[in-house]
Amino acid sequence: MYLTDEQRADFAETGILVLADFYASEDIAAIKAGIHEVIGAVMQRHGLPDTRPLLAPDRFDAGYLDLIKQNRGWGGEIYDLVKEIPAFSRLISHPAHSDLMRELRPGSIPAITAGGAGIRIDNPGEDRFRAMWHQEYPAQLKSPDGLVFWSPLVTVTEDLGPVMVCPGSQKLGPLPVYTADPEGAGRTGAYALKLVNEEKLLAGGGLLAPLTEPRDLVILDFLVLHASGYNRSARSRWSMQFRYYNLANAVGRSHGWTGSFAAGRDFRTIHPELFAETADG
Ligand SMILES: O=C(O)CCC(=O)C(=O)O
Ligand SMILES: [Fe+2]
Repeated sequence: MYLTDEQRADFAETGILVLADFYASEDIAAIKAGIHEVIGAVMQRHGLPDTRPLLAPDRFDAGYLDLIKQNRGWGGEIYDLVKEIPAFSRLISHPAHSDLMRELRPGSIPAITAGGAGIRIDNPGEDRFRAMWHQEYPAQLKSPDGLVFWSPLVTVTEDLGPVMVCPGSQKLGPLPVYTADPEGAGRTGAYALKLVNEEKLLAGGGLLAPLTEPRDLVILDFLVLHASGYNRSARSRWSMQFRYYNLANAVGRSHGWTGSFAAGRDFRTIHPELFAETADG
């Protein structure tokens, strides 16, 4: 068992659980080494001289900010490639995640959401790539009782913009969304879904924004409301996220555990009742 009764009760109440120092240092170090290699490979592809310092835990991403200053598109190449780091796949499928899911969701049959894993790189001031307030379910589908596993690769301080969570909001069940692009940044797919009556939903609830360290694990309920923070620091906020869903869930079974945008499917075809035309439903 990984969790105490108190932790399980706390998760049921709030929809979020923070496990400090959960992962082994070498598992996280291997992912950082992979990122360092990806950045080097992209530099080489674009003919940039590699003058980076030797790999160290707090400077695994050296060169990255200079690279995106030259060409923001090269940052997109890195974003796509870091998902494919073998050490990241090993972490995603570590048996601990199935065990945690069985403890938090007794009777569940854990499965991994294909296309639901990635490493976010939230750059200073780049608000248009922030995740707006959302529940994971419409963005992923599969089953409504899934879990997001989130873990930072850098120390998340206040100015780095910790993920914000509205504790207890998972009890509201799946909530309707509409499409919005507040920054005019060309948001599409899951990135363009905004909650109907967002302000009302968030009013009154004390928000949580846990400050975390590499090796810490944050678990989020697929239905708890959460959003990206605002990175006002001078460095990129690197964080890993992947999702598990439950093959034993009746709603998932009813739609064949269909995936959402990552599976090329618009969630509205499965849950038309969760889509509204306007901000106030
Ligand atoms: O890291 C973030 O800013 C957002 C994370 C998120 O929405 C998720 O992991 O599901
Ligand atoms: Fe999310």
